Amino acid sequence: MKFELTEEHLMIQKAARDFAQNELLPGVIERDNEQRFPAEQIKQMGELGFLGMMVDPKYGGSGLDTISYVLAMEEISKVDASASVVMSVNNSLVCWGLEKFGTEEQKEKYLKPLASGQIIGAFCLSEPEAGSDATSQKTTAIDKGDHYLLNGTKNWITNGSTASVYLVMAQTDVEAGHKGINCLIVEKDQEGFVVGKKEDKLGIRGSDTHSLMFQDVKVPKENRIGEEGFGFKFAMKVLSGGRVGIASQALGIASGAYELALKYSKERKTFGKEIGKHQAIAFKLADMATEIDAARLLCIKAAWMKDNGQNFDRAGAQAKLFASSVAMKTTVEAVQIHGGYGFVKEYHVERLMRDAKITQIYEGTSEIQKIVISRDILRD
Ligand code: COS
Repeated sequence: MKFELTEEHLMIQKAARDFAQNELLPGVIERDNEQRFPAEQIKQMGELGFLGMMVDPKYGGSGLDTISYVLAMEEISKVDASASVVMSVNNSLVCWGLEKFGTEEQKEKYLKPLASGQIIGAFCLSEPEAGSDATSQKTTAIDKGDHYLLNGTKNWITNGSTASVYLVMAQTDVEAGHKGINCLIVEKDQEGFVVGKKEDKLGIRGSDTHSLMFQDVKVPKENRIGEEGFGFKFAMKVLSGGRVGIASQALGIASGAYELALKYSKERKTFGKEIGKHQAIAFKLADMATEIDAARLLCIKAAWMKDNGQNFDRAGAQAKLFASSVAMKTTVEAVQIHGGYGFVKEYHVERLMRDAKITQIYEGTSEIQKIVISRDILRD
């Protein structure tokens, strides 16, 4: 067992760190205030290969492993979790799903522009009445011979208005339950597709989260991913990888807040010495550093298992469950260490605290991760 990163890993980590510091940090507070999508920065991320990191270069990707993806997600998330959620959805939910389960035609037509960052994608599973209980899909895709007729509403969709391609789960055969769900590739300009209201959120305010409406949208049969009825399994498999991405996002939010708290602890003086020299603060830093290291190991282990063809469902769920809890605890403590300064926007930690909360909710709540983990533990 080796605990060392390769030269290539270190290079990618540095490239992501430099990009985050130079391109994302300036303006991150304003984008959060104004709920402004980081359009220019996402374009640059596409050009640098961060939007299709694990995709084979023959489909426009960077051909890297999942460990590289974890490292890059951590660095980007330290600074701007609104940018990293775009990266996570495009890489793990959209590109990975298309590369693993799409047809050659789907890869040529959709994966190439998505992986090279010319366009971005969205993953549409959640509905007003189907979040954790994801099999309760009300959106329907009625089989009309050469096409499906898509009707329904999707909620909380990341990249809702900025995506060009949407992977939409919908029920074709109600009797068949989850085995009657399909995943369809929908293009934004298709007739009957309406982008609904933008959500006004607690955190990740720069990312655009929308509801979407489908009214008699005709989706050609060749846009179905996998066999008839494969949609729910597709969503579950893709979300397993997505959870590694969100775990890495949570890790980055935590380590970003920790680095700021550490720096502040060495600068700020009270009672005649730097606050880091008071045990009350030193012990907080010790807890933060230890938990962040543990979260990073869980993320890298899940990534390694994925890269080595092992079942990583439980490892991904454990990484997300733990890292998201570390993100919450660390960011709250980082605000506390900053005292009054932590409560104002200029010092960044209050934003990281608000951004942390969603990592315990999206792509499966912490409670859902406990279902996945406990079922695996208790399986015969
Ligand atoms: N990979 C492949 N197949 C999977 C799977 C996985 N990781 N997880 C579940 N499945 C399959 C099961 O094997 C089952 O298929 P069979 O009936 O053929 O055996 C099917 O999916 C249904 O699974 P299950 O019976 O376990 O469904 P439940 O309704 O009990 O739900 C959970 C399982 C709770 C794990 C699932 O609904 C879930 O992950 N919910 C959260 C969804 C989510 O993350 N929402 C956020 C939206 S994206 S922001």
